[in-house]
Amino acid sequence: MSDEQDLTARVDALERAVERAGDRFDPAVVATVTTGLTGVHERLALGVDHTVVALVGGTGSGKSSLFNSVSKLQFADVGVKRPTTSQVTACVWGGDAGALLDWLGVDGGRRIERESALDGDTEVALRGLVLLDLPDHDSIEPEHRAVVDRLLPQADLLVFVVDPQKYADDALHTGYLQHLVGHEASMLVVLNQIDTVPFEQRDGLIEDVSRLLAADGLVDVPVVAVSAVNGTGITELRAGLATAVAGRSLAATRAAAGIGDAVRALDTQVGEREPSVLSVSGVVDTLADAAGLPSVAAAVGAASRGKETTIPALGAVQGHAVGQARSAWLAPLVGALPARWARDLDARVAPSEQIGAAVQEALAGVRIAARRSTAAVALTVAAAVLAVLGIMVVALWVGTLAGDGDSYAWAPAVGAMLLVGAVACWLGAAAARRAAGRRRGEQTLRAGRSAIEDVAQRLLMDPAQEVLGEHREVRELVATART
Ligand SMILES: Nc1nc2c(ncn2[C@@H]2O[C@H](COP(=O)(O)OP(=O)(O)OP(=O)(O)O)[C@@H](O)[C@H]2O)c(=O)[nH]1
Ligand SMILES: [Mg+2]
Repeated sequence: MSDEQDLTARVDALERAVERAGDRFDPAVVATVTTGLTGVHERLALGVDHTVVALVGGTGSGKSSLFNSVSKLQFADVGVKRPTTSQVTACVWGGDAGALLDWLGVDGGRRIERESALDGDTEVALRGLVLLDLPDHDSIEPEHRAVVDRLLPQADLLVFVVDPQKYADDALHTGYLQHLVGHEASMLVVLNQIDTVPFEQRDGLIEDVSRLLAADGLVDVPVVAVSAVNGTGITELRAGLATAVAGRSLAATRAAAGIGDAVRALDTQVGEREPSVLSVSGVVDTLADAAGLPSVAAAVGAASRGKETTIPALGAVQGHAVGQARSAWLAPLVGALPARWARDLDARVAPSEQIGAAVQEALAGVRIAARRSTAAVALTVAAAVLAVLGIMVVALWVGTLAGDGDSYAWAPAVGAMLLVGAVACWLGAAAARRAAGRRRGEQTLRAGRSAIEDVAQRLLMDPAQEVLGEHREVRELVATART
């Protein structure tokens, strides 16, 4: 991915985050970030994969001659009339830099392209270079200086062209060089017209230029001695330009810095991560208690056991109980989110009154009725029948005791068996009634709780999950732009 594609993707992610977050981002932060991103967008639209190099210097130092020498073209005007260059001239190595040159204010007629295809490999190292020949900075024409001042901040590399006569020129040092302390990495000084200096004086001259730069506060600025006329040092100069081309362009660095600012600003608007959502079972417990579900279930159980009892109706859920359950459930979520997200969460989760009404409506649909055990009824009937039969057999046997008695000798055993059977059935019936009571009570509790749980899920959990999902999406978009 080129720098430009990478930066564009990051800006897009931030713009989507701002759009998705809406009023959950502070409008003041959004305003600042939006302005910043618009600026980055503009830069990106111009293309950041170009390296802008400006030739700066006094009139007659040889900027236009160097422009021609480096580009191997005779495009810039070189003249005897001073100052010669009044309009910026540009040479672009490969690629379309139209938008960039428009933005830099380079006239349509003052642009030329190096067709690297025709040059084989010789121009490849300069691919992406935009070389600008500027008017003189110390001009008697005030608008020349204005052009220079406008363009200097846009250049990735400033090439200061000095000549052996005027390299100590005060306007150059106090007007420009001394203001560039700290920007040594993006500047180069070219001592042009070196062909006019005798060999033995050249090293001393270069040292003198370096000494003046150091006096300006500029250390380690490369000084290249060249001649635009005979080509001395042009290879070294082109190598210096190739190094600048290989580095990241100023526009890309600035765009990345702008994106960094936006990320830092938006980081304050999202949480580090989403809090984990608690289950709603605590809310269900509170609401069930508030509606009186446990006592209703107990009454249903008792009635199902056969106890004479009236089953109370489920009560209306008190507003404050719902309010308490709601805020207790929301508290850990609200506490873990930035204020605006927390407010949105609170607004999107149903209000207490709505939850209360929904719980009441849901509970009205729960079947609340006692049901006796049919097994218990059958066992009770069987116990009665066996008891009657047992008593009859025993009575028959007692009535015949006065006689010979022998013909009913089986009666005591059978009567006892029938009575034992009756007792067993009666005990079984009691156990069946207890089991039925327990079962019905539990069923009622379960049905009621499930009705409340549906409401809590729909009115609390679902909207909360939705807000947290949106928070995650926005947070991840901001994180995408960070890397
Ligand atoms: N001997 C010699 N003369 C040079 C060299 N470079 C430029 N000149 C001459 O210096 C004069 C000025 O050159 P330009 O290239 O027009 O200088 P410039 O810096 O563009 O000047 P402005 O456009 O007025 O700012 C011309 O006559 C060039 O031929 C060089 O390396 N050696
Ligand atoms: Mg010129």
